[in-house]
Amino acid sequence: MPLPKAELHLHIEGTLEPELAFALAARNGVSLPYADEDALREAYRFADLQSFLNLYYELMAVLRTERDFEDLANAYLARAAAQGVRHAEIFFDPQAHLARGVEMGTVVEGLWRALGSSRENHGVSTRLILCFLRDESAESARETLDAAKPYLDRITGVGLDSAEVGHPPVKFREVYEAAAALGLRRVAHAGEEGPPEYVVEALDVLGVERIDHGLRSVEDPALVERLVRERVPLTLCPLSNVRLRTVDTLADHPLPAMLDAGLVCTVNSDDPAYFGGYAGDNFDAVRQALGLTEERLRDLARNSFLASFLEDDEELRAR
Ligand code: ES4
Ligand code: ZN
Repeated sequence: MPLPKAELHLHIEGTLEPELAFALAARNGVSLPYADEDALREAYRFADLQSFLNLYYELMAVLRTERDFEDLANAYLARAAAQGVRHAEIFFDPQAHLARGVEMGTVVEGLWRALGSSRENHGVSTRLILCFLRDESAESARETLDAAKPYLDRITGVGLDSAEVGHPPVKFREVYEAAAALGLRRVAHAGEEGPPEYVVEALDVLGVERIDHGLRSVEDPALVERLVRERVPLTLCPLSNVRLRTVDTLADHPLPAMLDAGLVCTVNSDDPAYFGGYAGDNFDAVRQALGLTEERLRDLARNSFLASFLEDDEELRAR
């Protein structure tokens, strides 16, 4: 039995496996610039975040209908459940779909067809987090939040993702204020490729409750001390860090030192179809490469529920 855990850092578009990508391409009459699944997998060698994002956005072309988003989410939820995930807080990137003429309602209602019955069908509770693309304008983020207003009963929070360097959190101050006023929870990617200052800014300017990645926080001892003191959870993604070359090898990952420092770390999968594994695979990988004890792994699983947006009673039922 895999350890029960919550997944707090998962891009639903990053769960698009090559098999499903080709099946959806055929169903929708979309042609992909890869001969077959093996040729596509060959493209999964990334030099950095941007080289991954290029492929991630390219493959989204196959996602067109509500049914596509439903199938994508159901495939993820089944895989996650098999690896012990009991609760998943799922990011989606509406701007990447709106830009292709796929409407907000198609994305949210399609995902909801799977998420709305996930507890019954997969034994996994869910939340949906709308991410703004930080390499798009602040105005575009505002328009995206406006487009989401009819669907706010289905959306728990907002996040910030895509190319980090050169797009500091402060760019999104106003849209995060508007999101907070709507009662939305707030998270943001920071300190993945960007500097520790972006982590500070995400906390101080955007008012986020969790930091997605936050890996480069370790470069700033004062920041580490603050994150420990304020118990700010970090949603780490070890296999992602290796594939995007943020760390050289898994054995070099600072996770053990971060736990030693008292940081509230969680282990997540980010874009599992691209980075070589789902939540349980990430747990297995850090256990093997970093020699984490069973107690440490249980701490990580416990942190995942504590750092989730579940209410106390739901949280106890989930773990
Ligand atoms: C992402 Cl690994 C990562 N970083 C930033 N933005 C993203 N969107 C999807 N995966
Ligand atoms: Zn991410």
